[in-house]
Amino acid sequence: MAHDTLDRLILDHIARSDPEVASIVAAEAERQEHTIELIASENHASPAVMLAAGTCMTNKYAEGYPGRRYYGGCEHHDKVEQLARDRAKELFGCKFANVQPHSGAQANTAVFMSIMQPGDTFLSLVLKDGGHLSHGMNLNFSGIFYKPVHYPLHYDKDHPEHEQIDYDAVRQVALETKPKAILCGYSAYPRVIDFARFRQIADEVGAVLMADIAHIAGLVAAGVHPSPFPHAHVVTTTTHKSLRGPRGGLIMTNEEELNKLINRNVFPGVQGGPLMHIITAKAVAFGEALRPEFQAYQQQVVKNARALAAALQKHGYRITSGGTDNHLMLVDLTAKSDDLTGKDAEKWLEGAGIITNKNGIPDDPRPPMITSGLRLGTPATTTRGFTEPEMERIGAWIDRVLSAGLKGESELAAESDKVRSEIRALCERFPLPHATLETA
Ligand code: DSN
Repeated sequence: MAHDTLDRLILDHIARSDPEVASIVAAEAERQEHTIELIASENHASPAVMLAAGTCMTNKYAEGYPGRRYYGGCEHHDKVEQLARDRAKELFGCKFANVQPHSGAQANTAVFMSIMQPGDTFLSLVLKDGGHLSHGMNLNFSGIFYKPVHYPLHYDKDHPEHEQIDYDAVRQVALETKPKAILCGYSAYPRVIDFARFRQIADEVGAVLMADIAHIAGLVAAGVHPSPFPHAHVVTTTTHKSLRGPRGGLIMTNEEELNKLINRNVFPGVQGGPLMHIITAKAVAFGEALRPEFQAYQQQVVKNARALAAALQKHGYRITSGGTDNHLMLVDLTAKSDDLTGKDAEKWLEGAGIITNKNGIPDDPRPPMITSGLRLGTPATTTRGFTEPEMERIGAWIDRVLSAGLKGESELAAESDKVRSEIRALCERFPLPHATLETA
């Protein structure tokens, strides 16, 4: 077994029992290894996180909470859940943590049930401006059972904060609508969030302040973005984005009574048995995030985002709001060509080995399945060790592919072939963590 990689070992083992599934996973491993991952909400979890999620901890029902379970045999599950909670509290500097939500949307559901009654009004940023579907989209629980009112961004090219949160407008809408809750924290917002300002507004109208930091959790944990504590009454996040843990959710608060309600609304409110293997992997991820290397990683994530934004600006693309303070940026493709859509750009780039997602830009005239923009983020590429020079190269590759695509199909095919092989060579110099770990 010596010198085999961990990836190979696991896949060989799965193949002995199920070659069909093993070959699908092997193809995905190959795709991740040889493409550049720029989806802002994705990352490459460490081998320890991935392996923890694959342990025998999956075999147990542990409905309830540590010390108060509905099943026997939970001794070790109690310990790991308590450890995950304690590490989350230390990481984010808060008093209470619930590590059971299966996802960010389920964390948000449990919090909505804890801070509002059905039919209550809340404020949030609309999905098309960078919000999240669980912040009031009409087809989501949040828009079906509650009454969302959305606050606007600044839309004024001459304003220094064009396309950024308009805090005066947030206050105005809050005064007019007297919401039960105000949500901040977004899926496609490249600037720093002023949590203290949001709290002032929430206090003025007697609303609960809820911060959904799913995208920036890793930055917050590392002190690279200001913390929502002590300002927010309640904070939700996913654990798999910039935080680089397993796929899941997390809820935190400093308020004892609110914490009791949240615990009840996670279980039995919206969930049954917790995913104990994932909670085990969350404990590992939070432990990793408490180490000094994690801070250096997050600092590089932000530097890389700035470098990529600058490279794209140099090639004639517009970055909405004029730049980025965090791990992501929104690229306005129409600055390059009115004919360029997010849908085409995503498809063309994927063909060349650059994985992105189309995204609406503020005030986008195109529908969500077409869009005028791309959302790009740097957590995953930074995990594989890319720094500013690689970001310059990625900016140039993006421009080569999109410029060729605008010329025509044969130009696109030829350029994509060249770019794909250059990317493959670069990726081989920066292997992913799980693909390099050797078994002893
Ligand atoms: N779908 C996630 C994202 O890509 O931002 C948010 O949940």
